[in-house]
Amino acid sequence: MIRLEQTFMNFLLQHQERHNRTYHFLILMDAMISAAKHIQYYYLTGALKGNLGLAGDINVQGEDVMRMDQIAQEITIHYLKTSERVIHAISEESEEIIPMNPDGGRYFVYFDPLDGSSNIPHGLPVGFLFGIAKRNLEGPEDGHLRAGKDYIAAGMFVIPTGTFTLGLKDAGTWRFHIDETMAFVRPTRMVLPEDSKSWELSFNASNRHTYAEWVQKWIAGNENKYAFRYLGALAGDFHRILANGGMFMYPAIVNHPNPKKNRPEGKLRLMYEASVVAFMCREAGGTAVNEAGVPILDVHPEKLHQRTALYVGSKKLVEDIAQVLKNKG
Ligand code: AHM
Ligand code: MG
Repeated sequence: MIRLEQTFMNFLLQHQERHNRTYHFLILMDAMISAAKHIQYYYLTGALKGNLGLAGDINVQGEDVMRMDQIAQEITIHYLKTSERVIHAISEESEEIIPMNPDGGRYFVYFDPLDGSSNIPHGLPVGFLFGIAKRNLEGPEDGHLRAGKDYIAAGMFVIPTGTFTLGLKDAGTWRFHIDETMAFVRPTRMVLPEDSKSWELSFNASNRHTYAEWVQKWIAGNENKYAFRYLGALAGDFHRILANGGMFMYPAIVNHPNPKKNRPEGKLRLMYEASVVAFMCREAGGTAVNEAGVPILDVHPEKLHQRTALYVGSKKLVEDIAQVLKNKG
């Protein structure tokens, strides 16, 4: 017997119908899926076609742009524009807002088309992360810099692994797998496990002595309780945490021996990295905070490419470290 599965599109159509929603979100999600499939294809063949190297440019964050960053950006912009549902988008790869459809559009999209750059030359997992907020339909538009709690959905594709995880506002976080026909199938609801047996800690250990003292102390007191895993691409690391529980963290760097290398604001970007995983985590029963112990989803961005420290995962663990962060000790 062949096992045939429910597709993502079927799942979403039913979801929209059940909640009496419009078709606009379906059109937008169809565009995201098309973009992800194309990025997946270019990434899979990237080594053979010479697409896994540098592009020769520097991006808005002052970092080297990889050829794949450009390809993924071009693909995503194309599909978002042709969906005609996006007012404008904010991408890690563009310094400015990307205007799309200011009159007819309904959504703001915040995305990082290929996150986890250090994995690109090796063809190892990277992420395509996105958050979606809706235009204010009742009154005058209140701006495009939305806090994560105002997103209606947030998701990530792990590329080229072929998994897609989507958090839907008040409707859970769901995981899909790519099949032989490149369809995302088999909706599986993700709920962070209560049992700490499978929990993992995920952070860049080489930064450990640059964290605030109280964070270092917390790690020392907790590290032997959990397995340690770190891939270096947020989508992949968070993918594990969603299934196994525990915590991913990218704390502020405040004690670097070379003070120029401190990152008191953190490294990850609020709108298209931290808020995206925080949203999925909330819908899976977890939580996320910043360096002040404040919920990530409550933070209103003040600028497009704002950075933040991030602690995300199982409620008990994140709430525990949030106390330490609030009390600075
Ligand atoms: P990028 O946007 O330059 O790829 O950086 C974001 C990535 C995340 O995916 C990952 O969690 C983190 O940076 C890894 O950073 P580090 O190499 O400092 O551990
Ligand atoms: Mg990124």
